[in-house]
Amino acid sequence: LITWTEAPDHLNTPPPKCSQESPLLKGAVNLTFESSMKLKDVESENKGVTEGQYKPSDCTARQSVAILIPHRNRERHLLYLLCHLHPFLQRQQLHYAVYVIQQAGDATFNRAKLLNVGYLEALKDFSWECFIFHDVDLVPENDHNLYICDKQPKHLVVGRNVTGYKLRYKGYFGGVTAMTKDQFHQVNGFSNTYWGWGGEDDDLRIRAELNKMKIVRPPADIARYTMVFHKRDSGNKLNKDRMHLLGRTQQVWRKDGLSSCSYKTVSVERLPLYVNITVDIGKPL
Ligand code: UD2
Ligand code: MN
Repeated sequence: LITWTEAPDHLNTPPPKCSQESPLLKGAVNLTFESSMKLKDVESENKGVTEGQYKPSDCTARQSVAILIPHRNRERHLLYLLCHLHPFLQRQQLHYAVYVIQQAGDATFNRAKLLNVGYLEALKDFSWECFIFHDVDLVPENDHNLYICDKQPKHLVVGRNVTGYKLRYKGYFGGVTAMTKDQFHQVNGFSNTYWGWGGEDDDLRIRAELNKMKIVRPPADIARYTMVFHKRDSGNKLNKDRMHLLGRTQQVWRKDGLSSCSYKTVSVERLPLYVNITVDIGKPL
């Protein structure tokens, strides 16, 4: 009779690398958004996720990815996204974590600055290789749209249901984008100065171009999203300054961005399905 007192050696070595294409992918799916959906149900359907984080158990993920979601007062959209995104990312066999960055207070919304905060805070937990900057209201329809980073910044939203699945314009870089830790650092992140709706995504594209990067996109039949219907939020009025700001990106990008992002962390809650970071990012000057 042999009694093991310690785990045998082979259980301590990491599992083999996950295959190039996950065997779990389903392709295009029909998304449903049940108004009766509850956070508790989404939690119990995602038992493998702890404190917003997941790792495949039988293979070693090919990339580690932090999903950053800027948020304020869109709880229903957040629930729908969590419900679809967690299983989606697990089918892609990624090591991932979901961070929701909540803007405290009622000053004008600043999506870009929240995403800078998310990047800086997530890196305190783990040295994530890849970052996905993700609107709360966009749900991916096809799991072949891989949430991993490339040699170049990647724009994952070619089409949305609300725009007939057509690319809005050539340089469009909004909605959901993927950049490696190093790419985002190299462009000094987003600008912190875009308060209200619009322009911040184009500013990031300009930063990438100024750094000789070239934006890539997955094929149009895969990079498809459903945007949950919404009106413009009251705290996110059109940014009338955006054209002016876009004209000075080339002059300011080295000093306006990650390097100058000042904020006060109000709280960090490690909830079952996401890390909830509430932050005071100030208000427009
Ligand atoms: C577009 C872009 C978005 C951004 C925005 C201009 C697409 C698909 N998306 O979104 O990436 O460039 O234009 O700023 O083209 N949010 C809140 N609470 C608020 C306001 C905004 O949580 O009160 C967050 C939320 O994650 C939302 C995102 O900011 O999805 C963008 O705001 P939006 O959805 O109102 O703007 P939209 O759809 O025109
Ligand atoms: Mn939207």
